[in-house]
Order: sequence, then structure tokens, then C-alpha cells
Amino acid sequence: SDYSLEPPRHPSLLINAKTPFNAEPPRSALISSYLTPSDFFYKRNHGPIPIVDDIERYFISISGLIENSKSLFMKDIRMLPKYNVAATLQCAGNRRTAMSKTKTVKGVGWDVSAIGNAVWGGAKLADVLELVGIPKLASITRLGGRHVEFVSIDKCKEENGGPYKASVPLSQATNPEADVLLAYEMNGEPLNRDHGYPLRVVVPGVIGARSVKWLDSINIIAEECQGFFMQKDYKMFPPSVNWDNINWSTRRAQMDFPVQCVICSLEDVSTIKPGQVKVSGYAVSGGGRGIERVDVSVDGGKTWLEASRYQKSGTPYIADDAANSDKWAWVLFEITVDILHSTEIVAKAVDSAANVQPERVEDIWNLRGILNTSWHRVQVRVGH
Ligand code: MTE
Ligand code: MO
Repeated sequence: SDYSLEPPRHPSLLINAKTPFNAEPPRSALISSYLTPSDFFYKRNHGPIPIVDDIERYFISISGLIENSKSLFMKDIRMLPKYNVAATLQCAGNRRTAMSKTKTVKGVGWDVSAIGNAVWGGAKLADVLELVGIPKLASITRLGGRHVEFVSIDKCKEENGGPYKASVPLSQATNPEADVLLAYEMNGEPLNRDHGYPLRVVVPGVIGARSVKWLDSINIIAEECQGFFMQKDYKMFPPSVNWDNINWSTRRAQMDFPVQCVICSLEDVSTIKPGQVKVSGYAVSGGGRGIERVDVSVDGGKTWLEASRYQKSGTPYIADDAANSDKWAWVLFEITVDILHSTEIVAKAVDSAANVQPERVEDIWNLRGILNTSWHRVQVRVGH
């Protein structure tokens, strides 16, 4: 592995690990715009950033349980209809540091910013798969393929130096409404190296781990991808499971992420002057479920106030209204509250299926420290 050719990065990123490079922006950066600029978008890697310098010769191959394999160059992918999909990418390890305070967990520590919201531009995977004879809304190919595996060109130690891999069910891959993309643009610009140049998968509504960067090939396979990150990582275990009694095969590979929200206008402990305080942050749910409500408490969770929500400013946000919401994207919330004494401010979101965030991190503690969606709490100290 060679980390001498990493791309330049914004100096304000908070670095959680250098090699592989894992970094997140300060939380305040997430609420300064609805779309997260790529400089401030979290970077989550498992190996050195690959270099693709001859874009004319770059291609992906599609093979496996199909009649005819095919290679596609960038020009072939660009020839397909281009979609721009606003989608939030969130690492399953977002907020892991807070979970590790209950009891040690294994994994890179993240504060609350292993998440970002971007417009991804590219071809729909459903259109790409039609080029190899797989129709829309297929759940099995004639040769028995049920899953679509994405293989990268990077090299990870967890795969013994092999590439990063993941898969999604064929039914999701061939459903145009699932908006699974082979993206070559992020916020209207070509993907940069950190985010998967020249081509990455974006699986909206699903933990970031399935959105494979630096795509090399696509395999149509009978069973779920057997790679490390699908089978031995990114699974949700109950609090009773530890490293001595873990049996990976008893759990599903995590796909959709649960409802989440975080206050970004205040640090974990903030000192403020008495008076009006703006409380703002992000809220998002997986699986295309919208955000129905964000509740904010200024007394540690005894009483609640409803925050206002928005996506594009000026447009009222309505969960599940296709014309008025980006279904895969976060909403930003905001409320101004009166704070006269030191207290704990809490936020929790409710999604369009009425799922609510769990109150206590202890109840969802898991040894890999994933999916910390417990009520988000910040302490404010009032100073004069
Ligand atoms: N794809 C490759 N090839 N290698 C990786 O290490 N990390 C995954 C996913 N895709 C990864 C990858 C994880 S765990 C996450 S959360 C997202 O990419 C992060 O994407 P980002 O760095 O663009 O934010
Ligand atoms: Mo991740």
C-alpha cells in the first residue's frame, strides 16, 4: 500500500485516521448549506486512494450470471440518460465516538459529521444493466443471478490486499425508482479522487458502505457478495454480543439506515450567553422515508418543541411529496429557543413511517459501534 500519492485535502477537516485517510468536517460546516461541498464532505477509505490517469482507457466490465459479458467505457456510460439525484450518504459509523463512551467498540472514531448531502450525477444502474440484457424490475436473471456485486480498484487490508466490494439485490438494482446510480459527478463537478473518480456507485437510503467508489467491475451473482465488508463488518448486533461469542452469519448485512438527527449549531459542550439560541442541524432517514418531524427539548427531554424543516430554502418541506422533497436527502431543521440556565438540549426526529430515534445509546450499543441514532444531546453552560 502506498500513501504517498494522496490528493490534497481541506485543512479544516478533522482527521480520525491518516492511513487510510478518514476525516470529517467540523459539525458547523454541515448546516452552512443544504448541499455539502465536496471539500467538506466526509472521506471514508479503507486503503490508499487509487489513481486513474488514463480516462480514455478506463472501463468497467459486467459479467457473471448473464448471457453476454460487456465492457463499458466512460463514453458508453455518459451516452445513457443522465440523472441528478440529491442523496445523503452516511457512514454506518457516524457518531461512533459517542457510542464508545458506553463501552469500547471497534472501528474508526467519528463525531457527528460522517455524513453529507450531495447531488450525484450519472447513469441509473437499471439502465446500465439493460445493456447486458437484464430488464427493469428483474429479481432474477435467466442464469440465476439475484445480486449485483460492485468491485473496486482499491486495495484494502481487510480483504488481504484485495479490492473493496459490496452488493445490492438485483430487484433494487433494476428498479429505476431506487435511483441506484453509477455516478461520475458530485454537485455538478466531476467526482474527485477522494470520492471515487472516475466512477462510483451511489445507493441512496442505504449505509455508505454499499456505495462502492472507484468502480472496476460489476458481477451478477446468485448469493450476496461474500466480501469482508458485507459478511464480517457493518452488521448490527445486540448489546449482548461480544468478541468471544460473535457469530457473523446470524445477522444480515446492514442496508437501509435508520432515522437520525443531530444538532450542528452547538458543540457537545458550549458556553453561551443567556437569551435566544438558534438550534439547527440535520435529520434524515433511510429507505426513502422522509422526515415527518424534528422535536427539540431544552430541558433534557422532559418537554419538546417542534423545529421547522427545510431542504431548498424558500420551499416548504413535505415528507413523501415527490414534487416538494428530495426523497433521499436530509432536511435541515432550525428552532430558536430561550436559554436562561445551563441545561441539556436534545433533538430527535420522526420519519414518515413514524419510526423514532431511541432515547439511550446504551440500548443500541453494539460491538462494531454502528448506527448510533440515539437522541442527540448537547450541554450548554450559561455564562454571563
Ligand atoms: N468504496 C471503496 N472502493 N473503498 C472504500 O473504502 N468505503 C465505503 C464506501 N465506498 C469505501 C468505498 C464507506 S464505509 C463509506 S461510508 C463511503 O464509501 C464513504 O464515501 P465518501 O468517502 O465519498 O464519503
Ligand atoms: Mo462507512
